[in-house]
This record gives sequence, C-alpha cells and structure tokens, in this order.
Amino acid sequence: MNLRHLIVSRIQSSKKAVLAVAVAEDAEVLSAVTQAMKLNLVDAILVGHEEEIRKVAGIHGLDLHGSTLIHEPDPVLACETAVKLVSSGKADLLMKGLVDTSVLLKAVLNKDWGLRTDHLLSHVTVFTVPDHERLFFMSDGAMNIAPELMAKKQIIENVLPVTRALGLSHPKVAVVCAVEKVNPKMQATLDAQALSDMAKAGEIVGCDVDGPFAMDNAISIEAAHHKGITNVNAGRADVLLMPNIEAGNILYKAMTFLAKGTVACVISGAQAPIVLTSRADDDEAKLNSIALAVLMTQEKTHG
Ligand code: COD
Repeated sequence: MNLRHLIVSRIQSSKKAVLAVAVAEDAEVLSAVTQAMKLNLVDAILVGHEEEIRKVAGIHGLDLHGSTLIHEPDPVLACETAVKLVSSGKADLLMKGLVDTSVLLKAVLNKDWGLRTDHLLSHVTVFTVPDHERLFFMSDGAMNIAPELMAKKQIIENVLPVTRALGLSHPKVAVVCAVEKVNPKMQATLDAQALSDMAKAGEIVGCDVDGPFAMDNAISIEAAHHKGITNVNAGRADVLLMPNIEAGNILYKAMTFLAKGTVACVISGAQAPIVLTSRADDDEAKLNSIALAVLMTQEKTHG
C-alpha cells in the first residue's frame, strides 16, 4: 500500500494550503516542503535563519521558488513567528523544522497567541508496514508524556478525524498494555477497562474501544485465538492507544527503523493541523505528513 498516494488521492480541494515552517534550515524538511510545493499541495512560508535556509537548499539542489522567507535566527522566536502566522490566519498549517519538539509545542500551547482549543492536543501517527495491507493508527508517541484516563479518552477522540479523513468512519481502538487481563498493579490495564466501559456507555462515540490487549492480540487474530481471547475485535485493531510516550515512541521508531514501515504524523486537537515528525525521519515521512495535514484541513475540526 502506498501511503502517500492514498492520502493525496483523498485530498479534494484544489486550493493550496499555506504551510508555516518553524526553523526551516534543515535538508529533509526543505526537501519535503519543496516536493509538497511541486505537488501543488502547499505554498510555504519558511521561518528561520534565511542565509542558512538558502545555503541548505543550495547544497541539496532544492528550488525554493514560490516560497516566502522570514528571517528569524532565534529558534524560540522562529517558533513564535510560525505559530502566530497560523493563529492569525495567514497560514493554514504549521510544521516543525530543526528545533526541539518541546520548544515548538510550548509555542503551540501559548495561552495568548498559540493554537490551543478547549480539547487536549495529541500526536497521531498513521503507518503501513510491508506485508500488511492495512493502515494502523497510533497515539500518542510524541506529545502527551504520561496521560491519565481522561486524557486517554481525548487522545482517542483526536485520532478519529484522522481515521475518518482516511476513510475509516468507525475504527476499532485497542488499548495496548503489557497484558490482556486487568491487573490492578498495572494502571494501563485499569485505564483500558475504564475506556472500554466508557465506549460501551456511549461516553466515547464514533469507534469501538476494547482492552486491555497486549500488542500481539491487538493486531493478530491468530495470536488472539491462540490465547483464547473471545472479544470480537481482538486482533483487528485499527487504532493502537499506547499507555505512554515511551511505548508510543518506541513503537514508532521500531516500525520505521526495523519494520521499514511508512509513516505520516500530525498533531490533532489544535486550531490547525501541525506537522510534527521526528528529526531522524526522512523526507518521505515529512512529505507524507504534510499531505496528511493538508487532508486534515478538509475535516471540519482538527480534533
Ligand atoms: N494539550 C492541551 N494543553 C496542554 C497539553 C496538551 N497535550 N499539554 C499541556 N497543556 C497545557 C496545560 O494544561 C497547561 O495549561 C500548559 O499547557 C502547560 O502545561 P505543562 O506545564 O504540563 O506543560 P509544558 O509546557 O511543560 O510541556 C508541554 C509539552 C507538550 C512541551 C510536554 O508535555 C512535552 O515536552 N512533551 C513531550 C515532547 C517531546 O519531547 N517529544 C519527543 C518525541 S518526538
């Protein structure tokens, strides 16, 4: 399955989105942004050290034609400028460049000029892996460090606009733990039971929520049968809700670096979609993520 083709094929609007890039002086970021411009997905506003941006583009033969450059050499101020471009309506999307995730997210969460809403913000990853003809969604591997029960509920809710945008209107969410049975000593399993109960009581809508599941019986029907798990959704998860940022981030890196998976990521729940990939991700992951964020602008809400 070609993730980029799938995402791009679902973009209906022919109007380009305006993408504000915070600290744009990075080869992979500029490569992804210039490719997105060539695909007519975006017009870019590149905020950062102008001379460095031009130098990096020159070294890698990247054509910045059509982009606007704003010189702001200080990374914290570059994040502020890029966030304000979005919150003021001058740009539709935000993208992280060569800057620590937490620096950009602190700007995003600024109470006066950030991109907060009355909902939690969280990071959603879509990935495909060779030999599996299906999409997997995973959250949260990059923003919420140790979410408590009600934060996990909102993390699930933030995944739903992303699954909908990719054609899954009622996904199956697996609350992933270390084991598939509730163990009072493992908070994640108690949360899983509570989230599953909330969904059954209609407090989480638009998806099935089941758990606790271990990773194997969340995604493999055979593993679920082998363990005698009778839940009809066992082994069929579309969405993997991870217990904390470590588990989510490790799964993300394992899928990309070990399983040769393809990913696209977005922060959901903010006033606008935010492209936030790991600095180690290649330009393909970054381009896929820009395309996903453009697709998300078609959704009425971003979370
Ligand atoms: N959604 C909405 N509001 C939030 C969120 C959220 N996910 N997180 C915090 N807030 C609000 C709080 O309610 C509060 O009003 C304010 O923001 C500050 O909250 P703190 O003090 O808990 O948060 P910060 O500013 O110290 O940190 C927020 C970060 C998102 C920066 C922090 O959680 C973080 O560093 N996350 C991990 C980022 C990271 O390193 N990822 C690496 C993998 S790529």
